[in-house]
Amino acid sequence: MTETAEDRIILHIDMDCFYASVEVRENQKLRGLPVIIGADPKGGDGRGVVSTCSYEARDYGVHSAMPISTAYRMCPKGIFLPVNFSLYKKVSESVMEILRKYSDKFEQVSIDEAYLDLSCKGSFSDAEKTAKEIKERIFQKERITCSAGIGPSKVVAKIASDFQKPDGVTVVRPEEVTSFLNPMPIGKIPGIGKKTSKILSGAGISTVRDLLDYDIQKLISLLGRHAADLKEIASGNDTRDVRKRESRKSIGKEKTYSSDTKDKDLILKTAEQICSEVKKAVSSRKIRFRTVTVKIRYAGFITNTRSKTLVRHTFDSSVIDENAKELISKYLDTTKPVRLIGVSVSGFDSPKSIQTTMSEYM
Ligand code: TTP
Ligand code: MG
Repeated sequence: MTETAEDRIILHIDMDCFYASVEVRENQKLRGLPVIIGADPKGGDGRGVVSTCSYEARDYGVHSAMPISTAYRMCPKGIFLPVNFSLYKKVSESVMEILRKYSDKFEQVSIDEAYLDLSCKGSFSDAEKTAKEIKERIFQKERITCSAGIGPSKVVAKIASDFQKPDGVTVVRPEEVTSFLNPMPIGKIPGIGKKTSKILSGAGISTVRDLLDYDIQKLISLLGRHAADLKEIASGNDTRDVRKRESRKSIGKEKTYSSDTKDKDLILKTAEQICSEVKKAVSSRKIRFRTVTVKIRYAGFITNTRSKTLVRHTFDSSVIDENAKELISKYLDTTKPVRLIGVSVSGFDSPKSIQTTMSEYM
């Protein structure tokens, strides 16, 4: 019998409050306390953002990407620590080393998560045993916990790993996918961020079931052409394979004008739109970058690229906007009609990510 997408058994592993867990492991006195990790925390007085925090701090409403000052207001008793990225990277590499041994089909997605194709185990119960063994080995070696999700596709495995955090194992067999996903709030579906959630809740859609029951034509008018893909993902139908990622290079996006333009305001506006998409891609991969590059192609395919390398690596995607606009304003030759604008970031220092350039005509 040939293997079909339904026959697959996919495991997703995601470390629990990763940076905070490593810090607590390093200093046991922090166990049970609200620990908040972020750049330049200055005891809560810093200007950075929260990278992550312990579950105790989450009870106060603190979360990733929140300004440190807000976190301090919510949780003044929090222990604010700076980011020790090289330590977390070392722990991440050691965890990935363990995972990699369990299947040829291994894909690291970010510093603390990876997929493994465990179809070779033959059954969901054997895959569950493997997941428990992996968790045990990670804990023995690194003294931190993770959560595991097992499902017939990547999206189901990913949602499952988040389902019983921390230290959980959730198995969703093919026949359980519908009952598992249907009651989920739509925000649990990868790809549905705050903006989409807001649009959907405005239309009375709050759970996966609401989304699947909603008329597809109406959904397209709400969300555009991605609506059909979103419905597929929300049903757990995800044929993406677990694959090795190439070593990281850049993440970028370009737009080609339907007719060439010299309008600087329009060009800066396009850059702003492109930046917001690059920002999304960078945030979802949880990677730090150091270089922002803009590409300006004039009529006749003459292409100029200009880059700015920051003093240090950053997660802060707002610097993409600032630097891209600055580079364009500085180097744009307004005497020549522009055909294409592109923005990318590179110089990553977190684990592997793919080179992605999404081109779109407008
Ligand atoms: P996540 O897996 O999203 O979060 P987490 O591991 O801290 O917590 P959870 O138990 O919910 O999985 O991200 C992994 C690490 O990536 C996180 O510990 C810190 C870093 N990170 C940032 O620096 N900034 C961010 O905005 C996010 C989301 C993560
Ligand atoms: Mg995590």
